[in-house]
Amino acid sequence: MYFTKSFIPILKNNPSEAKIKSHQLMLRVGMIKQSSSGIYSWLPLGFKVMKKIEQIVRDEQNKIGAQEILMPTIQSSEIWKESGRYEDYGQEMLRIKDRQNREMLYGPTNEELVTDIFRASVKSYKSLPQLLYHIQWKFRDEVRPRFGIMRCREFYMKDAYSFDISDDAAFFSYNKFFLSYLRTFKRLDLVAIPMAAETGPIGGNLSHEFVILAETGESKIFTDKKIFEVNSDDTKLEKQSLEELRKKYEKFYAVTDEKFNNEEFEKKVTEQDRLITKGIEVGHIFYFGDKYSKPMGASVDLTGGKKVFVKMGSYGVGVSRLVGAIIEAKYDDKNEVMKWPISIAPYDVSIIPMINKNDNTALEKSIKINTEFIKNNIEAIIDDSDENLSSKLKKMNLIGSPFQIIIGNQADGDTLEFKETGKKSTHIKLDEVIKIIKKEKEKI
Ligand code: 5CA
Repeated sequence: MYFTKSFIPILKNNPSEAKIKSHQLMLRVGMIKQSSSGIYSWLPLGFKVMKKIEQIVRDEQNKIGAQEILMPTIQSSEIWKESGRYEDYGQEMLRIKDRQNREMLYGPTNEELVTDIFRASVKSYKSLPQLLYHIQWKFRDEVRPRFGIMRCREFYMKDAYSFDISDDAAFFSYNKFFLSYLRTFKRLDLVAIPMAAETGPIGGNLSHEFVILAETGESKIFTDKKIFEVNSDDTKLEKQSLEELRKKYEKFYAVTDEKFNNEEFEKKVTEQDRLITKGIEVGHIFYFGDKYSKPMGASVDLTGGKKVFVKMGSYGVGVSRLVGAIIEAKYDDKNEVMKWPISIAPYDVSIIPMINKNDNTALEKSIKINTEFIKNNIEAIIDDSDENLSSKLKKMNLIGSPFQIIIGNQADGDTLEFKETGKKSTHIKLDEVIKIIKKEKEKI
């Protein structure tokens, strides 16, 4: 991609309305544009990152055997009246009337709709478990939308739902999602801690929030630092191994302020291991048994003719919020340097030629390098603008490709000035550059 042909509307300075660094960078570098309060358009750079995050989330859902569906954004109020949540949900729900004066709504979440889909087709215990998910826009009319896409009204969420025959079987499903979340956030190069959480309007009595540490986070968290040492790498996708993994985490005190109890904290955590900080909730999982299946009549037949209401859980990941959360974790706002994890970077590498009037040598060399990159599945952005080197570097530091190549106008030698974004340059040959980038990409 040539910078001059791209749609990356970069601002010279930080926009004054943005209070946290992810919102600043996203507006600054033209990843999003607000269309009305808490509602955003996603421009190419932001959309590219979000789609890559979505793909990792999807891949990890598929790996635990969840099946993807797509439910609509607009739902009928009928099913919400059946579950009893139509009134309870209050003003956060955007209610709409169609031309027949039917009450509709823009889905804030999908427990009812997925239960309706399930009950229409699944009749026997033999079809269980079922794990279904979709990735779709949601709308919640938040009282105070803020921090850009971190707490907005329209947001992109992966929500999954599990259907099982018993509590025991349902905990197995719950634990599969628990593991898939740890794997997902790891692939995004984030350290996410699972924390016991309140269930709020979703309901139920077992719930974990997945929180990443960030000074600007909205949730206050209290945790034992030893939780960071838990390793999930050899966890197998079987009942016992998953149970053990969850226990390993639950051994350590880790809660948000809703569940915080100082006496318990001081009793369970030694003074040097106590960490009180802030975090961003990037995922939330719930187990709520028959809270929806009972009022909505979602049951399966057992042998002998008995019926049982299915036991359900739901599992959310804030796909659009993750874009902001990753910036909060990775952006050095003092030096204005962003370095995206390569798994989701909009471009793998920025090629920065110094272009003088009447001399196209550096640009031509950039194009040749890019041809080699394309052959090797490496995606580059070439800054073909006629700005000076320092403003090009500033701009590319904000765009955040994990690697940069700088090409001077005496660009005739066979080594290149190559750097990891934010670090010092080295001079190496193109095939070595390709090797380094490919190796980094293989780690994904
Ligand atoms: N039905 C359940 C699980 S599928 C559910 O809706 N859970 S939730 O309310 O916790 O939302 C799931 C995730 O969506 C949250 O962890 C958060 O990352 C994201 N999210 C929730 N509200 C917003 C919002 N207003 N703006 C951006 N992301 C949000």
